[in-house]
Amino acid sequence: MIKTVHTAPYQDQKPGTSGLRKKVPVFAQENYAENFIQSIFDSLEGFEGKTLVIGGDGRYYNREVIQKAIKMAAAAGFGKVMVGKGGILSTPAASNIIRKYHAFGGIILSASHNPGGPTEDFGIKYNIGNGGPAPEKITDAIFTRSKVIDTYKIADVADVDLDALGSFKVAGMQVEVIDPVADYADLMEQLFDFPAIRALIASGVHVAMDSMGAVTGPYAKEIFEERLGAPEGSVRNFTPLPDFGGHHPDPNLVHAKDLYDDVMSKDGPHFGAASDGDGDRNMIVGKGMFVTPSDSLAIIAANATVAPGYAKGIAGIARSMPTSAAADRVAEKLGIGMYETPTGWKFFGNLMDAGKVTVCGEESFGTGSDHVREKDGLWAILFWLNIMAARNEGVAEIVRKHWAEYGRNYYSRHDYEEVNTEAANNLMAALREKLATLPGKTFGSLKVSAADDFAYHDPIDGSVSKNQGIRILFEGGSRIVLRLSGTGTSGATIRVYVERYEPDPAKHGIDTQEALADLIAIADEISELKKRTGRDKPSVIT
Ligand code: VG1
Ligand code: CO
Repeated sequence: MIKTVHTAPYQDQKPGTSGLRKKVPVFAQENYAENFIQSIFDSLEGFEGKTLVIGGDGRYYNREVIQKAIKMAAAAGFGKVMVGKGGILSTPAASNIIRKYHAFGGIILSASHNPGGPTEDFGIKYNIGNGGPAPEKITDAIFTRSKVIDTYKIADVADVDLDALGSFKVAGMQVEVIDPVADYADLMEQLFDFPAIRALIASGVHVAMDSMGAVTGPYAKEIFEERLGAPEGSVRNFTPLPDFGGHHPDPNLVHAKDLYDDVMSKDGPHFGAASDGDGDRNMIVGKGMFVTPSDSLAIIAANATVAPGYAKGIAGIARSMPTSAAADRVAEKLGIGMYETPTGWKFFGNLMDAGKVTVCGEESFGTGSDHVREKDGLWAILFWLNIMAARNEGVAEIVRKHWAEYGRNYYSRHDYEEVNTEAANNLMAALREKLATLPGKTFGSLKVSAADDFAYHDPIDGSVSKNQGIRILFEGGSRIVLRLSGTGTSGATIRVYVERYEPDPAKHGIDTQEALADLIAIADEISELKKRTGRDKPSVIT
């Protein structure tokens, strides 16, 4: 019943910031997905008889690859596969299932916020037994294996029925089709004060949650409309669609603009939230106030004890390097540890496992905690509602008071997408060459205090990750960061992150792009971005 198939290796299966992401036609090449899945199994040890969790964000090609993964897990010797009904598991829910049921690991099928469909994006990622993304040591081993693989094993059996809950055997391996939502919703109910949030909603606070045609729909329906009593219709675009309705399921001011405009309108909702393709990102908007993800991390950390799951306080905070330093000020005030890691959730796992940090965040609309080992969109949204209920204040009031107390970190990210790869690499190389000459130089009123290519020394396992982004730091706390995306699937994406710290509350009402205009111009001057890429403006500003 177990078949050994001869295959030829592909040379391009290098996992990026969050797993392997390619266009569907690339994944649909002969044995492409199989090669990668077998390379994952070949890079692991000691899983015989153990449990593997499998699920995805429901995008195009999800079901096909889930069938392959189940049959290959059986052939590899796993004892059991737990798979979400319909092949659905949000990324944070998958992380929770791995932890709760002590699985060996999990395979998550997602390309997150990227569009889905026959010519759009797909992705495969492996998570380890702590529920978090595999560390670089494992992803490097997978890539090395994928370049030489010549056979894979698969059970030669019919497709399994993913659409009914239940348990059955596939080539001697147990398969359990589970409810994707229940365990996750229970976890949220333990962490947050549901009666208080329920009362907030019952008092007339109008909440709008946009699932963007992606995986959080069923989760949000259960949590907001069933458990928290929000009126039907509070959750929008709640049916996970293989092509997300043709949209980018990316919760930001560009792709979730309808929701933003609705919240900003006179009679619109008081609180708006959205999440991405696989449910790990979040966007928070209140009347007259968009909350930057960097501020959201700081505000959640500063108010954490209002939520029952965090009543004892938080051990520490971690943020990715490009994320603003707003959370650093909170950590300082609380007298707890603050850690700066490279981009991508895989770097937070060790810190959480060691009990050094409780709350983590990235500027890219990602916030989470040690309740799982992934960022978690609905978790962040519920945290905001819990804070609003506890403080009896709206989003704008909470944010303004936070700035008044800690100062405001004006922050923005400019993305230049699908840039010519060679031009992008040359730009970064030229910038690296310049780094040593920058300190002491003055640009307008700003003086460079330091410039480097960020390297991370993991304090727990001692591993070193180099070339994680160029940092140009100015006296007074302003900063420019440039790095190349590790999740794109065509050409290169250059990300430019700019930040300016403003302690004076009288100057907290300036438009963000205006407040950062000088830094944006300096970033272009130093990197020669416009000249080298031929672009005169970013593709996306967040
Ligand atoms: C982007 C974000 C990063 C995030 C990653 C995965 O990576 O910048 O912060 O962790 O996406 O998020 P990059 O390398 O393109 O900048 V998700 O929601 O796409 O899994
Ligand atoms: Co995501």
